Amino acid sequence: MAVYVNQTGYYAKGVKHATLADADGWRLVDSDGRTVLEKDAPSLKNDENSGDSIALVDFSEIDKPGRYYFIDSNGQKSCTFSISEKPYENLFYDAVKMFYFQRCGIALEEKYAGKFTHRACHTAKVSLLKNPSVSFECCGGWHDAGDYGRYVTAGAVAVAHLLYSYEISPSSFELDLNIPESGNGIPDILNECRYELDWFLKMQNDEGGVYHKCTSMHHTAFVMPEDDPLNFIVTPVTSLATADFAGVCALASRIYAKHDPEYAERLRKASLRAYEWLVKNPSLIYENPEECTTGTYGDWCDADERLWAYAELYRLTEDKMFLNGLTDLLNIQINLTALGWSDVGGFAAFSVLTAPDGLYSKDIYTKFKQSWIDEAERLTEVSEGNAYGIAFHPFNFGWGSNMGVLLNAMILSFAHRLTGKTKYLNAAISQLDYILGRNTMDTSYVTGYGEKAFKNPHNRPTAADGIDEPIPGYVSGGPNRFPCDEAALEMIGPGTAPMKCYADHVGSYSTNEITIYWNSPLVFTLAYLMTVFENN
Ligand code: 9MR
Ligand code: ZN
Repeated sequence: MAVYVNQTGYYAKGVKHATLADADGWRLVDSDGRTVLEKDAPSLKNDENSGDSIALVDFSEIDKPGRYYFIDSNGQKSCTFSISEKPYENLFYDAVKMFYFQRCGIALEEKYAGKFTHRACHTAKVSLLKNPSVSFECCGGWHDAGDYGRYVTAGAVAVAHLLYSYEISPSSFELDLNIPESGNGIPDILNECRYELDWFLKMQNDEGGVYHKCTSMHHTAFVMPEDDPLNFIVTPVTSLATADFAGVCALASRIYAKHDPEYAERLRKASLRAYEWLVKNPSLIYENPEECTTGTYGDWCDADERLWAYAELYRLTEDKMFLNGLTDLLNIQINLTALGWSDVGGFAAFSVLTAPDGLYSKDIYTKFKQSWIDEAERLTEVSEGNAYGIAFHPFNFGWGSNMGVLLNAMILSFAHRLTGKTKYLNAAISQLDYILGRNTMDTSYVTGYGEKAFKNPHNRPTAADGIDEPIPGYVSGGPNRFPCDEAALEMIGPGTAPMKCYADHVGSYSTNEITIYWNSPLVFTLAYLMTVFENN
């Protein structure tokens, strides 16, 4: 019995959907208590993701800015939300500022961090796991997640989301993030990404290879980062990290060239050195050494990472050698819309599909474009087939399912940009609605946004800082039908529907952690919508 809504709000000019569960009808009420729209529900349909009986609530015709809520036919009130010309302004700011709060190796000062300050962390030298006599300075970058590790492949994906977002929706990034570099004449999104890129550069060795990760041997206790007593080690070079590095540095070189040619040149050289290493080392996949229990980011295929590297290096240098490499790789099966940390073929697609005319043959362009549109079609159909509006089947609810939802929003957004078709835009909005509260948990999966925003992220500083509320703007991993932490196992009974396998508990790393690459697709999606609705 409920109406589930996007608790942050809807664009006045956009599609407006909510979801009715287990009730016969609904009415929409404005802040003066007046009913502005009232409807009986069409027949309810069983939803296999949530186990609910649901129907779509379409109130797109209401476009007057203001605060609203629903009352269902059982008298049950929904969360309140706004209809606005700019519903996501504050959310966007905090979702981007999140990366500043993840900074490692630097003190977070009050003037930038407000009350969420901490002293500089993890500033000691690090040593090679396989050769402890080698140690070096490796400060900087973003903490990956609720843990304090830093992982190249995961970081490269987050930076890629942000840089492609900046490239595709530049007008949304005209904002001052109030970070130490603000006001230096460079867009703050680039200032923030540089903090991570500078750390990537430290992870490249003399041969051009890139170490996979820099973490402690085990996850530390729930302490502030500066109180973490564990030493950090660096695990061996992998082709995954090296190819991602080549891709992201080439991309960054292209984007920073206008603002900081010297830095762009450094990135270009680093990317080319990584490429040279890749040529000499056909495939070097990572296996987490048994004695080290921090994250693996395991992945058995590096072809997609190499494809991305080729695409960005070709765009940067226009050297046909890279085009040939890319063309060869297109003969094997690679998912060309994947945008997550294990599969990155979608970044190659961004690169090809935003390239200047004439750089690629029609055949190659069409191949990338067609697979993008095919995937967007499939997602739209799934999304339109259920009243929660998500392009998900039960099996999609794994660890970090909210990333899956948001990556789908990215695919749909970019499909809209490629074709101008409103149905893709509307489907993208539905994915965002789900994240912001239009779901069976009646929960907004972004801290600080929504009447029922989740409050207990599995995030070490949040647990240890002595402040009640979490830092705003953080995305939760979300429902996981195979929860595997004690907190979630206690709170989620056997047989629970996939969309309900969620525990807003600080101990629940398998349903309620935060990561940089769960925030970055939110940033991408919001930036795109803001460009479409606000900056045109
Ligand atoms: O996001 C990762 C998820 O897809 C995996 O299933 C999970 C288990 O291997 O690991 C997640 O990544 C974690 C990483 O290993 C360490 N930092 C926190 C990440 C989010 O939980
Ligand atoms: Zn740190």
